[in-house]
Amino acid sequence: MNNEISTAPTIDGFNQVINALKQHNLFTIFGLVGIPITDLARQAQAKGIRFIGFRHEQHAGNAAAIAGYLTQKPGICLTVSAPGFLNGLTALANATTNCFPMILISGSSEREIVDLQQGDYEEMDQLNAAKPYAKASFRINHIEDIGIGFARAIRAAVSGRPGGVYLDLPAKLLSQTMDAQAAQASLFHLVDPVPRQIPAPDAIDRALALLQQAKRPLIILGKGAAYAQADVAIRELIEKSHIPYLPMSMAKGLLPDTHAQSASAARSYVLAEADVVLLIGARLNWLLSHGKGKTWGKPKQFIQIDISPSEIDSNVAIAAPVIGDVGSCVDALLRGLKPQNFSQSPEWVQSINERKEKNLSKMAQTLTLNPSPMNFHSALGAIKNVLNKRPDILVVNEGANTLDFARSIIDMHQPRKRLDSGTWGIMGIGMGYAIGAAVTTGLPVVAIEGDSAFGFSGMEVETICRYELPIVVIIFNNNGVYNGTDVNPTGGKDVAPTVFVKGARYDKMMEAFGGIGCHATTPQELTEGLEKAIASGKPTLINAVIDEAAGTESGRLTTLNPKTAAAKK
Ligand code: ADP
Ligand code: TPW
Repeated sequence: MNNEISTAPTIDGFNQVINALKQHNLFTIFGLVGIPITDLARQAQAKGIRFIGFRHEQHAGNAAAIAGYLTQKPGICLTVSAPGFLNGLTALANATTNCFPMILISGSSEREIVDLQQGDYEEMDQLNAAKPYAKASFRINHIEDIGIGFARAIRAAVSGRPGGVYLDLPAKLLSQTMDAQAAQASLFHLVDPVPRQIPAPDAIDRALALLQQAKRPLIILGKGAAYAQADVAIRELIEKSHIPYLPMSMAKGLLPDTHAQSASAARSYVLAEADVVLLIGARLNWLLSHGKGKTWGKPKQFIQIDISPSEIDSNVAIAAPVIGDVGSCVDALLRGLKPQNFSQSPEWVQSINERKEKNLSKMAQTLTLNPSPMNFHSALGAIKNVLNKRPDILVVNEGANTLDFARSIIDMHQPRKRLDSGTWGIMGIGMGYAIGAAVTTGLPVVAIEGDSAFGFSGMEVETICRYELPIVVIIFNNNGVYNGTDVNPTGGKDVAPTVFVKGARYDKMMEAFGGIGCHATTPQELTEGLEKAIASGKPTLINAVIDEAAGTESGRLTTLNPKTAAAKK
């Protein structure tokens, strides 16, 4: 038996976790404290990690997810066991669905008690609960394994198709101790955590051959392209090939929306008429009508650039798959590009431009109308004019009509400035994304929110005020979900399922925590309120009063709503 007592200083699990985060340059935690992680948050702050405390874990998770999207490093969310973990799990699942890298770290209770279901405080088999919704899930049982555990979690989150990773830290782990030197040695630098994935040369040749023979080619940019930060190469590919392009919602601004080759204002026409479509980091999911049906009109062939091989043929047959990271794939295409061999017909570009001009001038006219009360267009017209002068500002956007109209009306001029409901069309990302974006970039954020959408994360205005973040929340207040005009057909006291309190003053919520409230009933008041808020950098909430009859049910998703879909038939 070895009776030697080590005189070396020891380190506990709390501090080894903190050292692991710092080792990988992860200096921000978004979270909410309680047993067993309160002291982890406290000590992390003491050791130089920024801890941003939320009022609900889902929003901390959303902040971490968007931080991951913006930085290509996993955003970190820290939660307590069972209920806190489950609140964060929605955000983890949303991150995985959207291909954003994040790590949800959760404290958990005693394994022995959980496994025998003996009723521990906040008992739950969290590791298995997380598995279906995460890209990967890990548990660290021994302090010696914290280095390896973090290495695995980080690699899983950022390599290949990014996603959400769950990391389970049992309470017992945090109180374990080990020799400090050995602990330091067990942490290591990750070599090449996001390896380039170079496309095969024959895949590039196949793609170029197809692109060259296209008469009516189209490029679609998705948020995978925006995430990849290959902005210069993507712009070069589009400009050298002269092919019209469509940005998906969060890819807006990858090239400025005012770019001559943007086909956004002729979207239905190009989707229906194109003969060859090059998808760059965009899935053929519901947001692209699954690549088939009336939207897609004429038969067409697809080239798809994606990092995930199993994405190919998910909805329709892909003629030319190109597997690799967007940067490497676009570089390879550029090397082989011979624009002189292209067959794009001049009529294609001309007819797109004609439609664009017609639609843009129609939209410009609509935006100058000044109805009272405001409608979505007049309010968004005012916001558009202010934001055009500040292309650096990040825009968060959710709602139904508020989302659909803002997407098409507000131009984006720089990459990764538009953050929205994404792949799920989820409500509730608003304040989490706004806080995550403001904390990560230090830049102002304007969140354009439906009144229902805002409600999902509204309490986080306190968080915004507490950290004095330069966030302006604009609420499109039309008294309900979609609109505020539904009536209860029974004549009973309860209002209809879509209706809220009429004339609510959301601006008072911000004032309650020391921020600035603003009540806007005209485009001019909205303009002045927004300009003042941006100039001050102070947390501001603008309650924009919108005609309660202005919104349509489900916004533009009428074909997915069984009620309106049936009426259309
Ligand atoms: P959108 O909603 O904008 O259409 P999606 O989220 O549907 O975009 O698609 C993003 C796609 O981008 C995913 O299939 C994902 O695998 C892919 N992707 C993410 N990062 C990269 C990358 N660095 N290189 C290549 N593909 C990527
Ligand atoms: C987590 C369903 C889609 S859009 C929406 C809901 C509730 C709100 C629309 O009203 P809002 O916007 O925000 O006032 P507007 O512009 O039309 O007036 N729960 C979740 N996600 C979704 N998508 C829903 C419910 C939904």
